[in-house]
Formats: sequence, structure tokens, C-alpha cells
Amino acid sequence: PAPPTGPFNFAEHLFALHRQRDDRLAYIDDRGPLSYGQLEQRARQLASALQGLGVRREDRVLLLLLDTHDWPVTFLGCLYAGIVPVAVNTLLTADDYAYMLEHSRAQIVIASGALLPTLQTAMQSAHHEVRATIVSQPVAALAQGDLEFEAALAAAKPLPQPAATAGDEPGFWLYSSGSTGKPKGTVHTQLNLWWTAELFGKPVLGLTERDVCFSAAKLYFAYGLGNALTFPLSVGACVVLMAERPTPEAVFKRWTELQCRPTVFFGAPTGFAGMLASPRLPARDAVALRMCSSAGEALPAEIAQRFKQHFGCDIIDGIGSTEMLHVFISNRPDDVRYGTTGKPVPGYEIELRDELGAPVADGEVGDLFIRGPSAALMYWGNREKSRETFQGGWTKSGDKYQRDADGYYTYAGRSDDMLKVSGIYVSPFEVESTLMQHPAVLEAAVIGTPDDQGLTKTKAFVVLKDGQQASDESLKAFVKERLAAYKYPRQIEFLAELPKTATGKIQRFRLREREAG
Ligand code: 3SK
Repeated sequence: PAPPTGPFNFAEHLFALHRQRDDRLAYIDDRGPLSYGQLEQRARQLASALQGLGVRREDRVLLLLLDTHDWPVTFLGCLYAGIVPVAVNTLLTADDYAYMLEHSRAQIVIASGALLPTLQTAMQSAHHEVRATIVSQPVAALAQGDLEFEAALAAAKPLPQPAATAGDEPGFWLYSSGSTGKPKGTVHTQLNLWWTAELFGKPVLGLTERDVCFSAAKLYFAYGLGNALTFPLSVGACVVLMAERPTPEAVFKRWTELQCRPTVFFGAPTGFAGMLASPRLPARDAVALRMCSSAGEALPAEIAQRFKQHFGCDIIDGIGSTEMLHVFISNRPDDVRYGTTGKPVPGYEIELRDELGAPVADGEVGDLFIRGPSAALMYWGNREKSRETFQGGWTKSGDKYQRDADGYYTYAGRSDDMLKVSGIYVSPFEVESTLMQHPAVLEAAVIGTPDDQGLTKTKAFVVLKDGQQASDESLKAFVKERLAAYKYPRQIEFLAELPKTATGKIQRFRLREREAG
């Protein structure tokens, strides 16, 4: 498809698509429905409210919101005004948010009431520029100076005109984590959103206005943003949003009990495995699913086959990245090869390279590079990491892949040390250094190990100091208290010593071999 030329505002692009039928349902969340007309009205009111608070074009606003329809209202309201939303993971710690507030220099924070205590702790330790906090769905009395989301909207007239943003200028940020160092502020353009819908959401997934989309991956993930905002709103579909954790029971409730039952579900392999293991798995005729999508980690064939046997619908596995904004290699609804990630999405070029940068032959494992129009502009304020990842039009993914003679791609591990647990990156070094803060721990090494379904779980090998004792449960709790809870090691094994090289480097590969038996 030819991209729009001249000024391009993605929020206005979406609103214009639906003005003729603005009573259509756009979202249904735990509070109730929101039509396309209400979405536009509220987003433009928010745009106006932000301007009223002195926020200017290109200023950044931190979005720390659970999945309710205030999320798309906020995100699109910012884009409409040319303000740059910085959407952040709601599961992080006060230290993480303190860093993000300073790094992004956000002028306003829009936060869910339930997340305020963590945000307030972060604000106390950060040298931030936040002028006001707007609170969505407060759960307690607001602190002085904080504004209530509904009241801020009610006091604002819809902004009459969209900002004449250019397709190529910074539009929004998502944070992406690496094995070492701080999270990277990944800067995307507004046009990148358009590209992911035109290249993947519409032609590959084949979403239509008759679909009801429901994503277990939250909106702050690039995957969730496409699934529950960019794609459905680009075709006029309806979206189910859920603020709570996507446990099997919470997902089943939305699949079976809503008046508009989801037709397309977006999840990750660990979630599908958990659902299949649940005694409450709904019967096939209790759901309205026509297709599921999976990303985040490679989908084991056995999980997909069992799911298909039960529900009669395929799980379309693909791989994307925060840097490319969405999926660039994928199976297709009419061409599914379980156990593989499928073929390149048209519009993206894929190369598998050896250590010297030369393409590898079919059947050989190589480092995955992608070239396509939805690549991020850069990591904000981090030239070194930007250059490592964005190489002359090509983006290095950090994954290893191999291609077979038929052109299907199969995941072959990571080229860095990052682990993907339940579809979310975890740095083994961050977990190790946290374990080593425990007074009883001398050394720790963390690896990924496959569970009985082939899904990666973290395991820590720990050496205790002489004469010290600690239980595995107390160490898990210690990590959970200091890092985002999802980063805790699922297993802990105590060793007398860790395998090391002559120069004292921990040999994680020996621990992996030991695990593999
Ligand atoms: O993890 C993935 O495969 C993914 C897919 C779509 C968008 C973003 C990501 C990280």
C-alpha cells in the first residue's frame, strides 16, 4: 500500500474512518461500552485538557494505565494534539518508573488509581518534570493538585483540529528492555501504526468490522497495542478490554459471558498452555472464536494442535518486536505450519546472517535482521544501543532463526542473554544481581529452562555464604519485593559452587547442559 503523503495524524485518520457510523461499538471494558463517536469526542477533550495544562506539541506524557477505555482515549488524545504518549508497563517497580519519568521528561502522568501508590513513591525519588497527575478511576481521595480523569474531560471542549503532525516525526514511545542497562525508550512515528495495520492486521490476520478482538497482552506492549487498538480501530471492529491479569478464568469469562463474544483472541504460548490445563476450559460451542494469534515466544506445535482439536480454530503464530512495532514473520490463516513461525509478512524483508554478517544457507541458524517501514526511529538518548540495533535500514532482533527449503522460519533461541518468560523479556543479570543483594547469597546464575510443554521458565542456581541459610521460597519472595513480580525465578537450586572459566566467568552454558541432562 502507498503511505499517506503530507501531514499525517493517526488519531484523526482513525476518527475520520468512522465518522459516518459513530454509534458503532469501539470498546467494551469492565465498566461498559464506548462507541466510536464517544472515543473521538473523549480523545479530543483529553487533547484539549492537556493543552489547557500547558502541554505542547512534542512534549511527552507518561501513560501508566490499566486496560480500560481510558487507555485508547488517552493515547489517541495525545496523538491528536501532537503530544507524545510514553506508554509503560503497569507491572514495574517504583524504581523503574523513577527512571522512566526522568528519562522521558514527561510533563504529565496519566495513571490508573490502583497504580498511584507506586507512582507516588517513584515521584519522590525522581528528578522529574511532572506538572500534574491525571488519575483514571481513583480508588482513594486524590492528593492535592492531582486531577480526576472524568473531571478533566468534562471541563474541556473537544480540540477542534488535529495537530498537523508529520508521518516521520516522533509520535509515541514504548520502553524495551535489554539484558544489561536501563530500559530503552523506543521512539515510533505515528505512521508506523498505520504500517502495522496495512501490512499485518488487515492482510495477514484478515480482521474485519464484524470482529470482536480481545488481547491478553495489555495495550502497553507493542503486541497488545496492535491487537487492541491499531488493528481493530483500522477496520471498525469492536475491542474487549480487561484491566485484570489474564488468568485462564478471566479470559474464559470474556470469551463466554459477554453479549458480544470475542471472535479473535490474541495471546502468548504460556497463556494458551494454562487455559488448556484449566478444568474450567469452556466447551467449543460456548465460545465464538474464529481465530487466535500468538506471539511473545515460539508456540510449541503440541499446544496449538490441542487447542485446535478442542476449539476447531487455529492459533496463528508470529514474531514481532517492540522495535518493529508488530509482527514481521507469521503463519497465515490459510497457511499454518505448527512448530514454525511461518513466512515473512509481505512488506518486510528478512535476513539470517552469520557472525560476519553474511547470509546463512537454508537449514543453518543465523541472526535475524528485519527491514520494513514500521521500524522505530531510535532509542531515545542512547546512540550506542540505537546503532547496535538499527543498522542502515535493517533492525537486529536479537533472535536466532533458521529457514527451511520451503521458506518457513523456525525459532532457534536468542543471540543475547535475554529470556522470554510468558512472552515478556527478563534479563538474567538483573535477577542475579538482585539475588546477590540477599545477605545469605554468595553467587547466583540464572538461566532459561524449558518446562514440560517446551516453554521457557527461569531457574536460578544459588551458592549460599558459608554458614548461611535461605529457603527457595524466601529467595523468590526477596526478588518479587525488589523487581517486577513476573521476573522472579520459578525454580531455585542450591549448589556448592558455580561452574566457572579459568578467569572466573560463570559458565551458564554448563548450567544449561546440566538442565538438559
Ligand atoms: O514478542 C513478539 O513477538 C511481539 C509481537 C508483536 C509486537 C511486539 C512483540 C514484542
